Amino acid sequence: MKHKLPLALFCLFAGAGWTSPALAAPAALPNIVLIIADDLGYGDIGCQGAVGIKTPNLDRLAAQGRRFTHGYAPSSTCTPSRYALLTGEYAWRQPPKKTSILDGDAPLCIAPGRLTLPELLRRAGYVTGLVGKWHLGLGDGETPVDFNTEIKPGPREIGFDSAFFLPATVDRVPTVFIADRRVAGLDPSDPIRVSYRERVGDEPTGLEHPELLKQPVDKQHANTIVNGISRIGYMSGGKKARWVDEDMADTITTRAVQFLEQHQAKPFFLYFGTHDPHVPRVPHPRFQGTSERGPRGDAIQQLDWSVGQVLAALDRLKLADNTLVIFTSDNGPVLFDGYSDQAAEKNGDHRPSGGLRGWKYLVYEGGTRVPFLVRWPGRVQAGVESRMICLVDFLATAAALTGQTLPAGAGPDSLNQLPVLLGQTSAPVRTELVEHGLSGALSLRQGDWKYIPKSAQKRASGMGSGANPNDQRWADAYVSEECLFNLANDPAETTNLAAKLPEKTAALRARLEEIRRQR
Ligand code: NG6
Ligand code: CA
Repeated sequence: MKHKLPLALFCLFAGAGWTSPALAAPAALPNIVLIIADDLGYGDIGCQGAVGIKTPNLDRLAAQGRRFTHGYAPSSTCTPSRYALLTGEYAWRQPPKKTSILDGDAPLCIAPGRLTLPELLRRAGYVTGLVGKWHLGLGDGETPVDFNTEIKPGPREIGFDSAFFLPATVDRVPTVFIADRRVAGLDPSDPIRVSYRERVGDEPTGLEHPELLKQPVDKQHANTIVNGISRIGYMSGGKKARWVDEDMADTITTRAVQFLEQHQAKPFFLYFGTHDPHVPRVPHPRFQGTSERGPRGDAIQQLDWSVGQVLAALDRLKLADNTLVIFTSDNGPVLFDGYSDQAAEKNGDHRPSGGLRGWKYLVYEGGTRVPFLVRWPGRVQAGVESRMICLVDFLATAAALTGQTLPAGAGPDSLNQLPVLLGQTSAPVRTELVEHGLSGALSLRQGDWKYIPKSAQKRASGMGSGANPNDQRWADAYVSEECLFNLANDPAETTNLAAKLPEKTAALRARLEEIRRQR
């Protein structure tokens, strides 16, 4: 189905600098499918060096599209990354409590009335849908969220026409899907109660009954047991509505495909947030043992299957040519994250961060540089792209794509990457990027330079009391001295040049402070 092209976009396609004859024809307003994985690292996909994990669908997508080798999540954890993606504002500009990793009963962190990516696309005539991971809070914060009634504000109030989602993370209660504003499949005679402060109900916990668990856990993940897996937080009730972890990929993938099938008449925007490969990693039995890396590798192969299903649906519906597909991740990888699932033990030679330094939670490159694949046949030239792009850029890019001007104050940190995507410029659009980690840590990338302030990261606050000093996550978590790296010849951030280049260091220190104060 072709959609009407706004005049501004037509001019852009027809305008000067648009030299490739194959691309010269006026394009239609494309459908947009954004697939965002959870905790997938730069090196976790085949075409970026994965070892013992096969991702044929992602590799094909990469070959057909443009593979960004410097694509970034704005933060190295989920909530702030997704906040920035949807609003075009770095999450750390908001009060830390509001946009840090949210619990399942936390209030919506996007202020009502703020322009979001789905709302912007709606204004351009798109039908917008969310399927999968949300993790941006629910309710107004004035009264506690009641999972037994209409749950709002949530995704439906910030621009999604339909939503089928898990409220927070797979390791947090409530372990139920929400369809629009109601818990899916809830039996009213078995109401849900949720608490992150005190025990509710009388169901066993992981702490008291480790023998009931599919995987051993640390203390933070040892509250209510659901489906043989204990979670962060307590819940009771809602028995019929609870998800079965092994079936989740099938459930959300089916919903994603249904959304595509149902919305061919208008341009559509599908935001598909997979729960894979976040902990607990409990893939469907047909994926168990299929990789050489234990459950984490199996979960990545399951994720690859989900992507393959979505791509196959686009082909089947003859939508592939007119659909912009973006695949990325919300933050870098992590091996042990509370559940003993053999991820570290079976990691072998695989490098989840692809040789970059650090992991999820950190402000080194491994925390934020993620897989970033973009396919739009005939519009985005296939190949490898080394210019910087960040999830925070989607808002301004979508505005340009749909011929809209962002209102004053909207998307303050978002840059229009359309010229880079369409090959209309050889210059980078983004030359600077603030990377954000746990506990408000910030670092600055400027060109090839990377600056990290002293003590940018305090040791693992709240991140697993079992923090073993040999655990690579925490060995790297504390930045004891101010760092300056040159990523051009030291991509793994190994040689600190701060003492050798004090002026450069001071300039970047001042610049980070300046950006921090800007609005
Ligand atoms: C942390 C959890 C971790 C994970 C993370 C969120 C502990 C010790 N760890 O607080 O398991 O759930 O939050 O991950 O509680 S994210 O990808 O959604 O940001
Ligand atoms: Ca994540």
